[in-house]
Amino acid sequence: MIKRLLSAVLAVVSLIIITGCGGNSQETIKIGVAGPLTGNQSKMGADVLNGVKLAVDQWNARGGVLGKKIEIIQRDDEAKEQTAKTVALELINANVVGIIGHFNSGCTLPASENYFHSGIPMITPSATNPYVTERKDEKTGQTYWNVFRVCGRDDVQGERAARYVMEKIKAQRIAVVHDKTAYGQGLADYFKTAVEKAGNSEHIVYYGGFSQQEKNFKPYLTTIQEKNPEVIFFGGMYDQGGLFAIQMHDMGIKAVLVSGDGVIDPEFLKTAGPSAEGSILTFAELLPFASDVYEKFPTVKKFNEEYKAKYGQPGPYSIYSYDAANILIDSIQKANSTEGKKIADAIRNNEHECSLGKIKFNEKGDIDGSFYVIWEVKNGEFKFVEK
Ligand code: ABU
Repeated sequence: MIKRLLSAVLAVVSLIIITGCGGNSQETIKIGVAGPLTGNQSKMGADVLNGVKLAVDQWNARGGVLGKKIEIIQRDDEAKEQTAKTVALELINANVVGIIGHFNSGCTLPASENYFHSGIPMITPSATNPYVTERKDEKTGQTYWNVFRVCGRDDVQGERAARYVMEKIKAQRIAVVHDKTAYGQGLADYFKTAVEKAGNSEHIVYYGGFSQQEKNFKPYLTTIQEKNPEVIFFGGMYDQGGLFAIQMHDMGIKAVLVSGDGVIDPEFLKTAGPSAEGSILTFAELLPFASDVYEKFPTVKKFNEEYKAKYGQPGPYSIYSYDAANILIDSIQKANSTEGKKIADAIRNNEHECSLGKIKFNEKGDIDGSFYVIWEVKNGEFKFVEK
């Protein structure tokens, strides 16, 4: 009888250990990372994943968090909205306690709904479309308390680019193109609205979009060329931006190419070569691979050295995903819990010491003090122009 009782107790104890019933059940603390790990934007997807890996390795070397090792569950959303919804469900089923991602605004917007309904906090390093943090849940009318971003917003970014184009380039004839995505079209529209507000709508001589798969821009550029613009604003990503710059150059179009954070990547320079010269781009002041900038900021320099030793040259958003991962893990520690609401409260209610400086979130989940500066491609490098 005693033997049977002992066996039963042992079986229950084993079950508790295996299934993890009774409190914080997982053997590791899992965090999800989602972005474009394959396809045309896989370089930026890898930048983000590597930033998270660096942060997690450092935490694990110090013993992990809440006495457990941290495990990364990575998923490829292929920069596609529908795949993003699918991988969001996979990450939720994998019991992640927080998400770093998604990379693209067009993926972050739909996936964040799934994370919201599952009570999982997410910090995107890079999704700049304003609606990521502005909208309310359609079913419940609640704000998305679980959504944060460490990057800026395209309403601010588009306005900054427009101000430079109007005040410094003093352009009277402006073409606006975009890739029809939440990011590309969103940014192009904010730029266009700011131009129209500052001057008048006659400045915009062309407005149009193409698919994210498009590689031949010459039909669009032929129409644009007839309008003789001084500036072409490109709302899209570095892969298409590089091809666009080459084809502008090939057709003898002298307009200044102006774009945003999706294009400011060494891959754009590599693809476009000399055709990139003179391009104007918006990004934060801390562009981690611009040596004249990061040398001035010891925490960025330290990040660069640690990242380079493992993964080579950081991309524009590597440091943002590194900081996002550190904020998430530190907030798990501060909350002393893996419960989503408690982690989100710790993210929102603390000021975070990061490589990019101090980060504090507002009620919406945006960083305080989002701003953009002007960069220019000079002699094959991104050079700071003005705040
Ligand atoms: N912010 C540029 C790339 C990511 C996105 O917002 O779609």
